[in-house]
Amino acid sequence: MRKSATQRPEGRPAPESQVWRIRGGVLGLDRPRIMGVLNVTPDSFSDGGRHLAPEAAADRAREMAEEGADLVDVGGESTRPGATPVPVEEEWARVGPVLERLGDLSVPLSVDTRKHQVARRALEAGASVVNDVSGLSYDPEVAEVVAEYGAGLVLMHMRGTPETMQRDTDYDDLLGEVRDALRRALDRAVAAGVEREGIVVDPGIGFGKSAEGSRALVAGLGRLAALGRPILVGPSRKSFIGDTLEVGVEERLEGTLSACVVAYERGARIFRVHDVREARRALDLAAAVRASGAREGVTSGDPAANGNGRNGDGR
Ligand code: HH2
Repeated sequence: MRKSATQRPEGRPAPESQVWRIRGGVLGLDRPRIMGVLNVTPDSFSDGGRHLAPEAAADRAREMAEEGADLVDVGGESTRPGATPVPVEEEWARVGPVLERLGDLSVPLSVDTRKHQVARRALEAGASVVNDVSGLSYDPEVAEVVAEYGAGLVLMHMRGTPETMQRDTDYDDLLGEVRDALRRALDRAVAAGVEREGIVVDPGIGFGKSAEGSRALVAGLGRLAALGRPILVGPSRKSFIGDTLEVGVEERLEGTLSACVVAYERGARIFRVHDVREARRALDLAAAVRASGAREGVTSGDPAANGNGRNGDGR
């Protein structure tokens, strides 16, 4: 019997029906969700030093909420290639004063940290999500802290550490390795008591990947659907865009939006970006096109993905 275009293999929810349960609420993923980036660091690769003063950072968070962010991700440690770890006290001295000022923010806050001590203090200060770019490999205790507070958790794939990750970017099977590592992290988080519905997975664009690898990750996102959790991507202003289009970090907006839309079509539902207003528009348009397609019984522009029993997300 021919499957309908929206029918999924058993047990795997369509991205539209997925939810992300975070502390204090649920984000429905029937539309693309935007995580605005707020780096309170002197050295982040694209916005380092821009929001160092806590008041300026808090203003930018409010501005992103107005521009359409669904949550704001505050980070006090750059994880750009070659970056060395920041001590806990220093990281908290950057992040704490910003969170303190955002108790009344209209959208939930996420903290971008690999350290359980920073995660705990941020949750204590009201954050709803912990975004761990090491996928629990830097400090496994992050999982216990997330479980204790009933917070949401982003598990990102990174091979090695920011210091070492670009030394070897060859993989035998990039998507397979990323998927298997994320599955192990997911299992570890659930074993520590984190609710499965509170976890989203992220392939880690640019983290231990070449430009070719980062493009392949976006193209192959459908293979992560097997994990059964929503997919978050962070292509914003990254070097694979610079490599592809031969543009500097200040000129990567179009590439970022293009990567977001392609990732959306391939199953991603949460997008970590610096340029919130622009991403909101690009993704709202993509979602409207998708909805019109669904009303017409079409889920993908790829003719091979329609009418022959295959799903439209690349598997
Ligand atoms: N990328 C960066 C930081 N955190 N978190 C997730 N979940 N996914 C990502 O792709 C991701 C992330 C790196 O970008 P940025 O924060 O702009 O730079 P830096 O690490 O230099 O602060």
